Amino acid sequence: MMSLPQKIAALISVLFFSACIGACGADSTATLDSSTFDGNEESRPKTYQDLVVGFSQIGAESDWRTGNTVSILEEAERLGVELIFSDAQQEQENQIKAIRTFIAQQVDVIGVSPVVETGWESVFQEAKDAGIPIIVVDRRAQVDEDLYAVRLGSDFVEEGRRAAREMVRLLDGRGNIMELVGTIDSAPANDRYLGFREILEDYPEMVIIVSVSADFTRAKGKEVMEDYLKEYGDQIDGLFAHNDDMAIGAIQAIEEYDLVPGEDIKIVSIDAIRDAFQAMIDGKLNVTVECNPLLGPQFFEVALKVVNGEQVAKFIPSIEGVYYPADAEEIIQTRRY
Ligand code: GYE
Repeated sequence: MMSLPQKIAALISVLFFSACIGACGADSTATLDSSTFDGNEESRPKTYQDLVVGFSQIGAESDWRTGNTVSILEEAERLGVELIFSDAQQEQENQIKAIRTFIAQQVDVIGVSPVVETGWESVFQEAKDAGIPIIVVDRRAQVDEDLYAVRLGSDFVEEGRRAAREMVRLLDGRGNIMELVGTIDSAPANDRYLGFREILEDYPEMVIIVSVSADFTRAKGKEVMEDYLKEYGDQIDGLFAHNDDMAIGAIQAIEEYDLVPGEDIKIVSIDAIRDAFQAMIDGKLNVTVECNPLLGPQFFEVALKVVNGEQVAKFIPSIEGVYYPADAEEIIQTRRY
């Protein structure tokens, strides 16, 4: 079986190949519906095969992100959309450059998952001035609503609230909590932080004793947890990690410190990746709150609508659940990321 990175590499090469076929003269009029086409090429609604889409992805920081990338690449291939995919390796600067390149290439629509919330006004305005709609996928950008067509993704504040309710239940309303925060200034880190605290306001004996970023990665989750265990080891009752990858890194550190993850330290995290289900089966993770990365189908559907001038809602929320160890064995079979 291909690993996810291998699958991504294979998909990207297929996409570049099909982009060439598209650009090298496939007959795009073959898909026209003659009953609605009035002969004027301009007024003909576009089909998926006509679409040229630029997508600026954040990077590959987590299994969530890899699942999101695969979903977008697979759907582009399935629909025959010409996709120009760019990986920013976690740098906003690279995303801005990619968007400027898409504008120069005169793509029909741009998708972007903004690594951080702020600093997008100018480049979004440039796309608007060029008449190219932007679809914000997953993470929010803090800009005027006129600067993008639609955002699709999760309600991260609600995810933070859900995680907090689970932590209250696990600790019986009282205990010391350590929080592993996602990428600083990213929408999911900001919102999960707020949503978690909103619920804890009613529980004065639930105290967050450490709140520190581990950048949404497994490696940093482990490293940061090691550091704080040295200082607070026996005092930590609960760990809230803004994503499963950081929780999984932290679990390794907790085991190496000779505490039992899931028992000595109750752990709640977000995403619901396959490895989180395995950690629940192994008794090391107590709850995972779902955040759905499989946004490819929704993204291209909305992209086509936007390009054809159809009305779409400004925010299209994902539908998500919360998962527990008791169901993990059954559900892990069905997980796609
Ligand atoms: O939770 C995390 C990823 O933006 C919702 O980014 C996404 C977050 C997700 O790195 O694992």
